[in-house]
Amino acid sequence: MKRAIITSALPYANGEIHLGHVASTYLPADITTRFLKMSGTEAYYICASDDYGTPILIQAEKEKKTPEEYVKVWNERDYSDFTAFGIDFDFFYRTSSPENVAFVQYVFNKLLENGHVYEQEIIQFYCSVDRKFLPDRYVIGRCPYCKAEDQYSDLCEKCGRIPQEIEEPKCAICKNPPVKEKTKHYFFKLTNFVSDLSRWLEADSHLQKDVKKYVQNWIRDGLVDWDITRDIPWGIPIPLSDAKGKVFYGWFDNHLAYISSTLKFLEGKGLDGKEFWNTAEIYHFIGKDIVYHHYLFLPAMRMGLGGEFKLPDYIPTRGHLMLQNKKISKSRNWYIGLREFLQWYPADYLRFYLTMITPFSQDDLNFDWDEFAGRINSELIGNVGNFVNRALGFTQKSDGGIVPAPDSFDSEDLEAQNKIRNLEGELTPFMVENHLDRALKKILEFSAYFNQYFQKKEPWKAETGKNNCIFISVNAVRSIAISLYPFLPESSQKIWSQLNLEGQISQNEWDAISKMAVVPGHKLGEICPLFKKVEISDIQAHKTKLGL
Ligand code: B3M
Ligand code: ZN
Repeated sequence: MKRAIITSALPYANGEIHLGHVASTYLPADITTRFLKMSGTEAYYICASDDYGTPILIQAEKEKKTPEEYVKVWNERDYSDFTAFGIDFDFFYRTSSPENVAFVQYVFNKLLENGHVYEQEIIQFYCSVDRKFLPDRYVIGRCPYCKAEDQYSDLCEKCGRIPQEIEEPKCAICKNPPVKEKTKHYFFKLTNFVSDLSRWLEADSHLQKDVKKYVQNWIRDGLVDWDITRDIPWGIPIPLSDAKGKVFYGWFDNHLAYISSTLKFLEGKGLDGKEFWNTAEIYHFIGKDIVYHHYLFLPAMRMGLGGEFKLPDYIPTRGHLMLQNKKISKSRNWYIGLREFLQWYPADYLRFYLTMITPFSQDDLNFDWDEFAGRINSELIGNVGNFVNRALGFTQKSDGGIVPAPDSFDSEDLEAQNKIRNLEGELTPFMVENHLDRALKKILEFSAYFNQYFQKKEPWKAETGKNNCIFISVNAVRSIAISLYPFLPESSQKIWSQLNLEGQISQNEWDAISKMAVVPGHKLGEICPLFKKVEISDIQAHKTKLGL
């Protein structure tokens, strides 16, 4: 049996999941995993909360919690929001797990042993009031490029650049100017991997061509070794006796939790985790802002281990979601929380809309309330919901819900039958290549075709051809239910129940899509409309809430 491990970027344990998170990463990964499972792959979807880092420490201090307490709250909250959205992780763990701590320290020691880590003294900001070294977000000041005030020392959110040295630095905690002190840090020798990384990127692979291109440009411009140390009290301790009080930078440990969480999960199932990892196809779903980390740091660190864990086969990378054409920003309150959205609309509405607008590319996407209402009402409800309800409802009314035996097919019936037989073959390449939006659009085309077929056949006139029309249409509904499952798991289960077919929708094999498996004499279940229309007055209220 084929094997696959699917991960999506680990959410920081310091804030609620919003629509921007799910569009490019969690949803495509979930759809892909469901598809792989149906296609006979032993696939597992693994994720974890990203618990370390300076912003989390600052936030915990502000809320007078220990960082452990603080991240536990977000870990649980994130998991429950994802679950409500139908994101079906096989395992959701945390970067602060004992397994990850041990694994990260093991990896560090191995890299050290293999000559990929060195020590170096550096100059760092130190706050003599708080008696702390101040990394990254602990220092705020003026951006040397665009002169924006109150920017972090490691990122100007105004112009997007990484300041070489921030102007008029201040301690983020007490606002006093810090002093410069010497400290000893550990560096990962990214420069040892220039040729291996280049070879990996050049090889024929499933990695996106456009992403590879610009990563290759970064390599051409020259890589620099990477400071993997932080002098803060929240992180994985560096396991050396002369590194007391020092921890790893979050980007050193977080992606290692892909592996450590997978091993923990598989070993819990009695499997050999490492053997599974190394014989599986590895997928890491990410957003385009973390390409550097996933196309350079991550593979280089795995290479540095000497091939103990295989490199990713797929790193599906997608663009950012905008909200009403403006960049999502939590601090400016320009976002929609996932939990809030799900109080208004079913998860499948959002899954449908986001999949439709999210191509497999790095182009940015845009959430627009009017477009959301339009697509749900006309495409999901007007097309799919309408056909399913019409075909099943009619069978209920005219034949007491019993699927009639067909007569000999005319040319339209034959064409319709061929549509069913070809559907799986048309969808599969899109699914395999991660063009999930195109696959979903194909299903809509299929459904639109059957709306027309049903209309043309006029089975209500009860002349010859009625039985064929019902028989073929009910089978088309079954094809829709199965093919929609990875995208809209709840709705497809509802269709499945109305069809009154055996088992759960999730137990179907992908190639069942193109079988005509509803037989004459089969009795349907209870029929009712699948969806409720999105009201324009509600949309107006959502827009008003955003100040539109
Ligand atoms: N926690 C979130 C981000 O930068 C970050 C991802 C880690 S993936 C190993 O999108
Ligand atoms: Zn201070």
